[in-house]
Amino acid sequence: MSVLLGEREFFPGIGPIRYEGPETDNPLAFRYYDADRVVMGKTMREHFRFSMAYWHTMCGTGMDPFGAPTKALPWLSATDPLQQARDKMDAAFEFATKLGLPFFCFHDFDLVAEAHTLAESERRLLAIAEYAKAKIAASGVRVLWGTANLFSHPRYMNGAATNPDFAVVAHAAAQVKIALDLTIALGGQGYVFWGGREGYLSLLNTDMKREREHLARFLSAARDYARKQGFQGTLLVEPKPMEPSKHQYDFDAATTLNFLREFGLERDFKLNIEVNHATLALHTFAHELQVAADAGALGSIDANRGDYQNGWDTDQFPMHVPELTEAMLVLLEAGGLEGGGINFDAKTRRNSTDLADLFYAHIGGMDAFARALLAAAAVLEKTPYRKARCERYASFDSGDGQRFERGELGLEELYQIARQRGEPSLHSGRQELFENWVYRFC
Ligand code: XLS
Ligand code: NI
Ligand code: NI
Repeated sequence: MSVLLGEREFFPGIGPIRYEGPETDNPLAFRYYDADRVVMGKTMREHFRFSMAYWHTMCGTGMDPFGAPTKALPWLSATDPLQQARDKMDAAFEFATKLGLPFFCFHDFDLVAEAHTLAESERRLLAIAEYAKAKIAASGVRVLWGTANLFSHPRYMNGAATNPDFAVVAHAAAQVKIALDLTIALGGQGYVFWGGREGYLSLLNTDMKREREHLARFLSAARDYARKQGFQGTLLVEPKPMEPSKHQYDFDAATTLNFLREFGLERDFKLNIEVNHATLALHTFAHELQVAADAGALGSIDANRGDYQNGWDTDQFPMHVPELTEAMLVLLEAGGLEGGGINFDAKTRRNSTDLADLFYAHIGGMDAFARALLAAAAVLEKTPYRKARCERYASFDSGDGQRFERGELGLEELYQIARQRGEPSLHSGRQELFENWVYRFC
């Protein structure tokens, strides 16, 4: 392990986190996540491809709109930006290695602070990329996806790709080019577009049609550039309905798929589905996964949870096993994620100020997913869940129902059939029975 650590150890007293089983009382051990355990033909490691979110875990100081930072993160203490970036990266790799996280995700300026000019920012990013390459090679911890932060800087207050000012659109494009170069250089498996400010605060001052067209142009240009550089990874759009915009154009999975199809982008872009974004859009996490899976666009997952008593993006760690079990059912039936993984886009609470809290949070999240996987596998292997759902549609498997599915029946034929058959009988949906099949394992 020592080669993986920088000169300083940032989490002293915490060693590699190991699987100890459900009965352990050790708060720094896994109870359910057993990386090498095979479930339905794949190891847990392969099912999940867990990832750390650099922005929350390495950069989250606990600052919120009402108060100052609460967390003294020792890797942020250097004033020189490159020294700070190297310390932060040492801490990130120490953390991921100790937890056994195979991946991390980042925004460009999570890695190193943005400078006053684009050229100087790029120079900083190139410098930290060299440092990252060595860390990746030494540890085996890899990049799940990279992205560009197109929402924090004041220049993006009216949007990035959808900004009414071309100068800002071009600046955002330059940032994406550099972030794509960086992601490719670090061997990233994917690249994410989350358009937090691609939307509007007021429709009164907004030409929505033009802004959506600009977004499509922007994504096409990014796609063309990435492919020209030989990037074979997945390009992903991450839907979210609002916050920080009042209305975000990538509202939910269905809206985003419609957008991608409208502009001919559906072959290159898949979706990165986030739990708390689904619930903000008044959907369940499982619903969004199902919409994406049915479109062949289930790329990756940002794992977290909302607070269901209030309605904003609280990004808490995922701990609700029933919610995750419903998600894992969708995932298992879809055959898994297409190229992505499960990225903990989640933050410890503002008053969780111990460094160990970062470990507890990730351990809890990984264990919750592992329990959910085991539960979902049990539902599929031990209950009539899947068969019973198929049976609800049995009337379409033969005869007139089958002819309808094949498009062989028009409205007149359907009219005749209904007249002959008379009033349909009632068939129970048996929702409670389905719930019992699923929840008996969670
Ligand atoms: C914010 C988003 C963001 C993306 C990456 O709500 O989840 O963190 O995942 O830009
Ligand atoms: Ni989010
Ligand atoms: Ni996210």
